Amino acid sequence: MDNIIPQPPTFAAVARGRMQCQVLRRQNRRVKPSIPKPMPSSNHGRTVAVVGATGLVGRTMLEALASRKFPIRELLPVASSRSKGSVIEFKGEAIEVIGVEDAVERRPDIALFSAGGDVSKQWAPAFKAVGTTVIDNSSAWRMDPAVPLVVPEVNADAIGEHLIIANPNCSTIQLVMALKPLHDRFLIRRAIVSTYQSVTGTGQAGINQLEQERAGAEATRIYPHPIDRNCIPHCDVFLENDFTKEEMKLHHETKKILDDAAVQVSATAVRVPVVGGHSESVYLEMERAFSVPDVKEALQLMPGLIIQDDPMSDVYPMPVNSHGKDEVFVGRIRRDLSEEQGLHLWIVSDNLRKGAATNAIQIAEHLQKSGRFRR
Ligand code: 2RA
Repeated sequence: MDNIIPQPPTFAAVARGRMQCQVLRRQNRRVKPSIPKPMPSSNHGRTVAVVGATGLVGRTMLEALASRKFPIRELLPVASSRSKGSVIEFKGEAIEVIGVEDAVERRPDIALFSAGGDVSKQWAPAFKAVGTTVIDNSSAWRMDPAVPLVVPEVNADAIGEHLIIANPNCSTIQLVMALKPLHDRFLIRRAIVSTYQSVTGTGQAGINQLEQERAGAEATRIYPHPIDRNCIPHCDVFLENDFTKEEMKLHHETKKILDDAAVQVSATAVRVPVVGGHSESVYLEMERAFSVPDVKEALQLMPGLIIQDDPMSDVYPMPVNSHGKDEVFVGRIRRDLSEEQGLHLWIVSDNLRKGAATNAIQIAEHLQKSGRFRR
């Protein structure tokens, strides 16, 4: 069990360290581009487009493609016209960023999207039309009944022959990773979730606001209030039912993935001054009787889930320990004091890795293993 208490990294170190695949802007080029340079070839390698390659999630996708050794024959980094022509570094190669029309013409095997819902709505069908499998990290397709919403450890079977596959929201992915084995064994009837969401969930602009406030500089605000030394119970916009869009994503997506009829989900989503790693306090009520050791056994058997639960030794999941990791961490596992069927959990994961990039690449890995590209 991990009992090391690491020193929290500085904001700048986290932002720097996260990005091995740096974007080297045209005006500050340090690597000579070779346009577009084929990656070292592999017989089974795929042509992979990353749409939104210069954003925080896009850069993490490049990092995860490299660290997970996804077999790539050719990488096509794609970005808006503002970033077109800039250069990214991937596995030591300099590759020029291209526009989305050019990427469609290249008919890649896979297009990983993280460029916002509007771009996904407009361009995913164009890739689909040329036979590309789209794995979309935006919310554009998630609740479309014709599009599978996939966490591979939970519901890889839903992928089938679909050419557009949706990646769930970051806070949903880590939640369903812990809920799935418990639902299978004890039937969850109700989940009440409180999130503690990192500023990286709102991209580089969120990191910038926190860094500027902490440095005492005038901050460019993307949140309606200061985020440093604060918690803001407001992620994304408020809806007519007084929940936020982020809270309703947790509600709808969890039900779609796990069990629409049986599982009820309510959430409060809170932005906290943490750089990297979302945390969730989760209260569950189950239909079937359970013991805490049985719960731990079910969680232990779930691939990609790691139990860190030795509170007497100060061991529990924390966002500082989740940076750059592909797993979901769960701890503080205990029965409720007032409800025999009630259980509490604390769930943490790197929202840019398993919460976005890693999950998308695991879907690509599943496609690769299932032989889709040999057909
Ligand atoms: C957030 N859910 O953390 C977003 C990121 N997908 O705000």
